[in-house]
Amino acid sequence: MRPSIIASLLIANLHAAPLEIRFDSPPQAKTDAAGFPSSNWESQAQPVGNGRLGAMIFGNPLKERIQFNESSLWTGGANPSGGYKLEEFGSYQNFGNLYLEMTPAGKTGDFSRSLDLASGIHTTTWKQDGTTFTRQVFASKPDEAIVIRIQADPPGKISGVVQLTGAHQEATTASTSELSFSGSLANGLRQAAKLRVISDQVAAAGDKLTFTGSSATLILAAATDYALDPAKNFRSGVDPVPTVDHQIAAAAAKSYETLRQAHLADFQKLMSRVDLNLGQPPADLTMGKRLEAYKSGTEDPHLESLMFQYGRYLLISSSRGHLPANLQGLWNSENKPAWFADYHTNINLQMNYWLAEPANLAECAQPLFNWTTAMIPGSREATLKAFGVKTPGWTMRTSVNIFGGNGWQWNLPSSAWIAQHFWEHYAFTGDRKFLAETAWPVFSDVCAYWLDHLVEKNGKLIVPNGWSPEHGPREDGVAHDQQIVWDLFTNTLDAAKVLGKSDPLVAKITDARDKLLGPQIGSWGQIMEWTTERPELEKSGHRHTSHLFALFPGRQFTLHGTPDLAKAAAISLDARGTSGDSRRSWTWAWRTAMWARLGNPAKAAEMIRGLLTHNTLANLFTSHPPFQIDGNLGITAGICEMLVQSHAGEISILPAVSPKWPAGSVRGLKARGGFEVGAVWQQGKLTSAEVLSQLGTPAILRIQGNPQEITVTAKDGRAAKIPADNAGLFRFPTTAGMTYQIQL
Ligand code: FUC
Repeated sequence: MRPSIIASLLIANLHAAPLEIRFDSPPQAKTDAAGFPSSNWESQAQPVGNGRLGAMIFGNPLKERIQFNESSLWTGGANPSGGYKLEEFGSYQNFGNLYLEMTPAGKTGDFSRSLDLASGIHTTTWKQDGTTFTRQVFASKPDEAIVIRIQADPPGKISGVVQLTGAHQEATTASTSELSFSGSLANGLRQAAKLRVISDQVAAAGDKLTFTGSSATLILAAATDYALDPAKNFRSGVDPVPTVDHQIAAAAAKSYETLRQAHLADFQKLMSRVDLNLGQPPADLTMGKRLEAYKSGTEDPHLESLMFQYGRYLLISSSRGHLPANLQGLWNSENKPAWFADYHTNINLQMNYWLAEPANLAECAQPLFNWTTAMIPGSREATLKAFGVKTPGWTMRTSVNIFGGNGWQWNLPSSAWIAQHFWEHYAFTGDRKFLAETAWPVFSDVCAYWLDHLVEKNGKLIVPNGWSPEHGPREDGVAHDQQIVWDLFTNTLDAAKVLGKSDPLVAKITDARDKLLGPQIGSWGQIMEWTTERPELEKSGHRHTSHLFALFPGRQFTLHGTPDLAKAAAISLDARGTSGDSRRSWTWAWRTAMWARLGNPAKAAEMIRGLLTHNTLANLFTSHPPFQIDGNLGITAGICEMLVQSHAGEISILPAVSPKWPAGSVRGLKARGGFEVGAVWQQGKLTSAEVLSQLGTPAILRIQGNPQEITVTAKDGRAAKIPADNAGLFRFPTTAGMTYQIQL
């Protein structure tokens, strides 16, 4: 059988594997006095989101609670004095809750609650008195609303009572078919929410609504008057009350089916771009039992593919066109969440966006670029205050809010690290306009900061008084800082080449990069984290692996280009271990990507298992503790690195496929240079691959197993046998828009 036929068979066979997170019992949660779920929000409820509005659905049949958020509901402000004072730095807020009581009460059975990642729809079903009830919830971007639909089979009477409560003591008012509240926070930010209930009969009862009908549709809108614009002082000037009025009126004028179809078309356009098929799920799909079995050692490759797609699902749901994903994406049930649910610049924010480009969600990175650009004036002010009024450029502290406010602890290389994402966006998409207009101003400003800030010591340029994040002392020449500055300079020089820039800045950066103190290998073969060896810290199991930035997400260390540094990086990574502080939401994800870059699939697989075993909650949210979304978003990026890499000037296909995934296929992953890559493997060995060239860039491929020769067949039928070059790479020209089949 020809490999291309195997590919289509495998894909057809595995494509149907459901992407559901399903439970067959109601949420395991305490209840409040009225009987609604009041605990275990982070592990029992399931998320939907449209990138701005989010909801957590408990899936309790008769007494349902749907907690909701809007990503700009923040206290605090510009925080000119820095630091973490709640009143000044502020915190991301809960918006409110929707309580839905189905009447009459009675005995229920045949229960299921399930989040379908393919459609972005949460479904709760149960049986009561011979009738099957179905309640579906989704967050619509086209209609800017959370939509809830209740139906019965056989069709019959549905009735219930609905309550809407704000999280800031707002008074809820009821009209004939609507509940609404509005208010403002101490910083002047205004918020409003409105719910419309559509059923045969709807009536107000105090501050609640009752409804009865053959079906019911509930539409919820929420907004603030925030604007991601420092020139407007971060306020839109638009009252959110008419905003939600308008959103509700517009959505309510459409049929439920129209709303659902619009949601599906919008959501699936992004979600369906990538398939990862690792086999069928076990017969019993129920997540509780699956996760338990997995944690006790059972292999479940489909669960790992579900985790991969969950990261894509969560980024689509929390990062579209508004603010970027914060520490919890946009889902938060508290007004004093852990770490203020802010933007942490020493790993967490960046990790949230590692998947965006390779997992084919480039547009979901736009909020990160918008936020960064809008945070510059506030961050520049903080930079001048800390480093002197003559300081060029800007950087950030470790924690940043949505008003340009910088909070806890200076993190000198933060802006250079974020600048990497601007480069990567270009590297994957080839968007020159973005590179010239959006990325270059960031590169030149941040480079200006570093050219001014670096100091010369023994003929080398070093970062003074830096930090290996949250580990060891502050001192000169810390590996993490040196590597990030190298990355910034390298990306900027590459960008200058693309844009044909020859300004004096380019010459200065070229000289400075040559003089930067480079990576040092220490006495036990490790990458030195500081210029002084501190084995007790380097081997302490600390969660951060900051000294290996150059391996991932950087590209200073590569397996084939700098084998000695790669070997030392493996020694350092191994020395961190996998216990104690190394067990955090995000640690496993980072290490998955690093082991993949080191070409060690067994270790990468061990990291995925570690995350699902030690830091994953029942609903598959990753936990630091508490719930922190970086692990969810990061593991998707880590799995991308196991399947396709493109950081070293070549596209490496299946560089570290997990030994736990004997057969599988992947479609739609992106590679730098504007490629979409697919691959099929059996018994762990690549059987065929497919490369779509979007930009017509020449292809340079490294193929798993290092074959001597491959056959490349273009979609137009032209075929060529291509031998490996001396470095084991396959090179061929491509035409934009053409797909190439690779046969071994
Ligand atoms: C960084 C990490 C912590 C945590 C926090 C939100 O400071 O060191 O582990 O993830 O961010």
